[in-house]
Amino acid sequence: MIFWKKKKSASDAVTSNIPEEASGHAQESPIADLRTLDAQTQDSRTQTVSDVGQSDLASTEPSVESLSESSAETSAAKVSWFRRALQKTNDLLRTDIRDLWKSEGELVDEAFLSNLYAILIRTDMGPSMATKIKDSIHDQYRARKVHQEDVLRIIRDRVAESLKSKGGTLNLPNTKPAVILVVGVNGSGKTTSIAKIAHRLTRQGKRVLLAAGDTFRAAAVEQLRIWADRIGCDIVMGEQGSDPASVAFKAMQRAVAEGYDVCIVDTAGRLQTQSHLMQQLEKIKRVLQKHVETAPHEVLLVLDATAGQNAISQAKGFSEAAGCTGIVLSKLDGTAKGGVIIPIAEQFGLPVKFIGIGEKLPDLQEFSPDDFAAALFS
Ligand SMILES: Nc1nc2c(ncn2[C@@H]2O[C@H](COP(=O)(O)OP(=O)(O)O)[C@@H](O)[C@H]2O)c(=O)[nH]1
Ligand SMILES: [Mg+2]
Repeated sequence: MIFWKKKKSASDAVTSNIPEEASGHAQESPIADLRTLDAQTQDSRTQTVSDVGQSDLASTEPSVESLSESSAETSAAKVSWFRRALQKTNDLLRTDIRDLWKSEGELVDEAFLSNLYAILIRTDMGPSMATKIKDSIHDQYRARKVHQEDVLRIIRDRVAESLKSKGGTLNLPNTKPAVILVVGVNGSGKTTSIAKIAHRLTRQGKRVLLAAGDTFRAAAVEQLRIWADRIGCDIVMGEQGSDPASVAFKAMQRAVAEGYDVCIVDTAGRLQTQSHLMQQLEKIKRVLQKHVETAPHEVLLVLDATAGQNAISQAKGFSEAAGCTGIVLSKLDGTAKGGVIIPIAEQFGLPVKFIGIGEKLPDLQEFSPDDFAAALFS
């Protein structure tokens, strides 16, 4: 078992001042270079890891147009943050909806309503939401002319109404350590989301300990270690192939002994059909409970917004089997189907706690239904 302590190295200090353009790695994340890591020897691994650490340090420097987290706490800033998250969805909707108007006011007839319905469906908001919007417009404007702004307002209102009370913040106890277990399928964004959450909590003054519970791949452990180094929080790692429950055990032992505020446990990707992996998850939970009876306090399911509505819906069984308490919707920046958050919030019956809109540490925000709806078409 290896305990990793953050050390501020000279290279940190130097590379953190390198502008993105100069580094040539502005858009890379640790995982980009780590993908080939498993196949490499120990020597070349060390080399690759240090390269990755430096290149990605530059990539986490906030870009000029990126919002700082502190400014994103105000409602206006949150709206513009969500507008950035929904940019692709907005671009698609605005263009398509604008095309429905040949003149300033358009007659609300069957053809108009079915064209609008088709556009809404393309955002992945689901038939029930699209039908609600279509019916509202039909009821209010049937056989009359409607303006684009009125349609946008109705969409916004219906979306806000449907998402009301579907948001939620992290539900952590006052006692130490609060424990967060993070689960989901491979590549959904678990490790990156953990880094973003740890960064957020660290900036709130909390002492965070990470547990590298994805012991399947060396690259997965290294990926989290690099993030921990950058955030300045501590991490407990096991050897590759070791039992993830033993990593969880050591992490909890340390979190309790050293009075950490929060312990966040990473896990390997898994599907509900892989029964041995689902049992492994149960074992991890039991181990957490050995140290803190009420743990884990949050079991966050990370869903990839680009995966499509069907793929996401399939995670519902998984969510129930794993006893999830909240959702992190990652990669909202990568899709024009941002409406997918609506069926997710409805089907899973779980609060959406965070949304992710990029590969950098500040690219995570608490999900706020009102701000989200306001950002839609604003
Ligand atoms: N664009 C974008 N990429 C993301 C986001 N979250 C994660 N990623 C990327 O998705 C890939 C998989 O993420 P990772 O955290 O390793 O997934 P894991 O296998 O579930 O741990 C990596 O290339 C991440 O950089 C996000 O919100 N937006
Ligand atoms: Mg991972």
